[in-house]
Amino acid sequence: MRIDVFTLFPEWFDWMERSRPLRNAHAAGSLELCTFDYRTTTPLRGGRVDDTPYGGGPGMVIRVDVVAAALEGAYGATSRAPRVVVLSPRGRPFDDAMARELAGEDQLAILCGRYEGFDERVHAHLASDTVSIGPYVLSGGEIAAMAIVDALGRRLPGALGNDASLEQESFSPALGGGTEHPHYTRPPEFRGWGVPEVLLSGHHGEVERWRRDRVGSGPAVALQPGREEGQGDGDPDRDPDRGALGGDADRRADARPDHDPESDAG
Ligand code: 6GU
Repeated sequence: MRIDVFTLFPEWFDWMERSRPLRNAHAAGSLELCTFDYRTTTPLRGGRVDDTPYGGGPGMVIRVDVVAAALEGAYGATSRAPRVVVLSPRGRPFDDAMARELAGEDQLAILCGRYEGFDERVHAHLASDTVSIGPYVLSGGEIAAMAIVDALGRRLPGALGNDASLEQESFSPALGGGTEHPHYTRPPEFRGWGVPEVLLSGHHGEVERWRRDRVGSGPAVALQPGREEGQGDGDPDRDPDRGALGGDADRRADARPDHDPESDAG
């Protein structure tokens, strides 16, 4: 697929083309990432792209004529533009189902805004979708666009070393939309932190059952210490919900000089 990103900061996307899954997808011919700078096609003098909001108020608004000129520059005045996703915290929440849907498009335009965002007529008349990556405000759409390009690009043929990685990963239909089981690798013991015996047993059936039992419905553990569960004694088999986040949370807790690891053991 081809993804066209419209932005005031095209060079920010250079590193994405060097990131492994996207480079693989590009090498396999399944991804082409292009950037377009609103300033190149703006009809306004001095490379201007924004204006003050009608009715007053803080901040600047990206003009609808600037966005229309950018789309025309890329796709021509008459030819049909591809699906146009505009990024905004007001948009539909981006999730794995949307990633799968958008990754099925041949071509996609992603519009990044800055300042207070776009003139509403961009959403109403130039966009097919308005998308948000979560309930918080970013300074602009570029980081959101990078998250979306990554989530789409890694789904394209050739992006991952092993396409099976996609089938069983978190949020996939194969896991009923749940999160994947925890992973372990060598060493079998580190600082007294062990690995569930069953994973070392070589018993594939038992391993499968252990993994199935640990498909989760959300993050592995709460991020804050002092939670009810997942604060055990470091034996992961007695603490089935511990995952990578559990390790981090515990490391932070243990690093606190006043922390008594016994006091909040679940
Ligand atoms: Cl898509 N844009 C901005 N500016 N902030 C956001 C966002 C998008 N998604 C969440 N916050």
